[in-house]
Amino acid sequence: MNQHCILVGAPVDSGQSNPGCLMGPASYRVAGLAGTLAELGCSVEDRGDLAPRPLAPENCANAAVHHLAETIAWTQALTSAAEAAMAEGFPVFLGGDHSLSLGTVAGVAAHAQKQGRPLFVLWLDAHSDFHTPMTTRSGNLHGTPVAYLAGLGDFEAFPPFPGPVPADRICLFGIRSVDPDERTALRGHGITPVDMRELDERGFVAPLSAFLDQVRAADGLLHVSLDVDFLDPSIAPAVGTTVPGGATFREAHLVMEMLHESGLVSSLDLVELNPFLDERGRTARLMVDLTASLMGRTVFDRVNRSL
Ligand code: EXY
Ligand code: MN
Ligand code: MN
Ligand code: MN
Repeated sequence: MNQHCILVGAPVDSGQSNPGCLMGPASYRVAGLAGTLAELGCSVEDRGDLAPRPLAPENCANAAVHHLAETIAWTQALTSAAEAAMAEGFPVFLGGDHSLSLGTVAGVAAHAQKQGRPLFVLWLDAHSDFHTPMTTRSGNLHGTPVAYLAGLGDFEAFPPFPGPVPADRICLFGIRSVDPDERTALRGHGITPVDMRELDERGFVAPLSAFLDQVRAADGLLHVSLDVDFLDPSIAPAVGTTVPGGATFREAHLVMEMLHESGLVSSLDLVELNPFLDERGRTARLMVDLTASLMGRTVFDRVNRSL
């Protein structure tokens, strides 16, 4: 694949309470992400790690919310970095916890708006991340980015989201942990996640193909947000929010291979890796290998093959 891959380090740790995600970008570099992408024929530009401009502490009406100002500062920095990278290549955002997507998707959405193209979002996650700063009980803002990009209220402290993504362009995939307030909000907003129960019954191919067909028909841009906890904890232990019953090794690679073959993906988040919880780098290596599948690594070329 002749993509120009732009690596943007986002050592964000403010959106949750288990310190360690800030080591994520370094872990991806040690695991050889840049070299792996280069072997696949991508030109790779590593822009290093972003550092947000410090903001004065900010209080939230919901007292549980912590690190609000820090997360807003990251959102601002990542929005600008994402919009700039979208104009120049295929950005891969190296997290960092999932609150970084408050910024990356905002920047990607600003780019899509300028291009006059609809943005679609594929959220590979155990969680729906559909809290707002007012509904979260943990106060962990990594549980909020889907509500922000969908244009829900309660985000007044954040920059206005540029061109909120309509419900039918958001695919929450692999979901198996949803809080009661999130369930109510998802129903009210018309989002039905593709949960693990549905994937157990229908398999991974049919629901993903249906969503990709929609993106293709609309000539859309597709942002993929890959949370480590999408994967089963037995293969990906390095995450603070493990939930049993996640995607297996082959299911996860199949998703990535299908995404590659679609040719539709235009940006990628790698989030929630906590290297402090890893076992000899295995989760970091798996995330790098999954990224390689998304960028075209395959055992045999499937052209002219029939199943
Ligand atoms: N729903 C729970 C909360 O709001 O605390 C768990 C959120 C975990 C979010 C991780 C990143 O996907
Ligand atoms: Mn902290
Ligand atoms: Mn998440
Ligand atoms: Mn998650």
